[in-house]
Amino acid sequence: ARTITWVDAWEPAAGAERAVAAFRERFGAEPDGVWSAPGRVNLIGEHTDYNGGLCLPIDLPHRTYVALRRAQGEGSDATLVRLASAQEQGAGVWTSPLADVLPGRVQGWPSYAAGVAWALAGDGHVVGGFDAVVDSCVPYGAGLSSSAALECAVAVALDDVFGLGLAADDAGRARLAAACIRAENDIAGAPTGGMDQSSSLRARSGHALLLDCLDQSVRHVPFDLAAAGLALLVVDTRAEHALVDGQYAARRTACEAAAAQLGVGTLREITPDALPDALARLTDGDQPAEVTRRRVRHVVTEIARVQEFVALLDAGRVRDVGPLMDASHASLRDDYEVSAPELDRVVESARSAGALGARMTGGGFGGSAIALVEVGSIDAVAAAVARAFDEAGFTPPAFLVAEASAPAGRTA
Ligand code: GAF
Repeated sequence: ARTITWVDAWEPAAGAERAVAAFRERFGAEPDGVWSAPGRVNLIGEHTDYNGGLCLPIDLPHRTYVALRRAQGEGSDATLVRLASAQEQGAGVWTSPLADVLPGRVQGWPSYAAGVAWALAGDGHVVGGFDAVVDSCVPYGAGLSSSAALECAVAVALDDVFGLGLAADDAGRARLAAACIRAENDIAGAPTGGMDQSSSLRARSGHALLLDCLDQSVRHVPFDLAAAGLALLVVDTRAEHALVDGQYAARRTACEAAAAQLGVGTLREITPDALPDALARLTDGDQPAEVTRRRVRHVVTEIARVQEFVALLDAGRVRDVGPLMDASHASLRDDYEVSAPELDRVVESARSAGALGARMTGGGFGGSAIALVEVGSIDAVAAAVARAFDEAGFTPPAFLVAEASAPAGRTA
């Protein structure tokens, strides 16, 4: 039989211990504490966030851990940012004065971490230098928000050690999320929409986060799959996924251009009833703008699917959400064109093996897919997906089980 790779989440105490051990090794000292933040999977509402739409993520039990202390020393040393990753054995400590953390000046993963300090300072918070070591069990580049997990873990750490007090309530967490989004957009250079950071900071264990990206308001919707005898299987296709390449930005630009042509602030303003008329008005010279029409149709129908999904959850009908997941995937594949052969393969094989519904999750172009399955058939569905990948000659996928877990906070 084929071996199935499961990516287990670390127990928080174990994650904290790893981060502390790595901190001692790199800095020869004790950190002030350990903070952590989760990756996420989005249940539905994809590529809606930057359109002022709705999305519905849950936090994963998989987290990024940051052991951190305020910079020691005086004068210019007090403003030094020093970063290391436990995953880069033998690599040096990345070091920069905080004042040099600026758009276009930081490359690679340190941009996500240092960028948060830059964004908080830009908000007028007094943030100084710091030493930090990160370690993570969130699969990297898998569309599960490893970058948001890193930003949000650093955000709650800085909030704590510099006494900002923002993590104490949801309004403050929304401001931390906004800082993390600016770090990602302006320092890391990924033009993402904000769902991931909001989820990592503002979701709740046992709940899905209904996020309204028009005004950043949230509702915590009870989400207890186990009580319904169900589970959420996450499949990391290990197909390449990068948000800093041009495809994600191109989708966002197309939506913004369509909104401008339709004379609305965001596509959120186009209701499903008004969709046929709006589509008819999207033209390219005297030709119908076919591609743009499909992009807009995805966004408008996807926002409506989030509302239907939440209505089913509110009515205690989680078993009935499968067709909405399937329709979301079809729309992302055919209208928005952000799926990938590996994602389509997960969705088809999981459904054939009895999943109630399945769809890609996150930005797409690779990354991960989710399948809603009976608890008793997790292994059988995973085996069927692994077999389908093998038959297609794809790299073997990795599997996770998602339970709606806790947001960012102090761990030790
Ligand atoms: C990525 C982005 F980071 C999010 O902002 C969101 O747009 C998502 O893709 C698609 O729904 O995760």
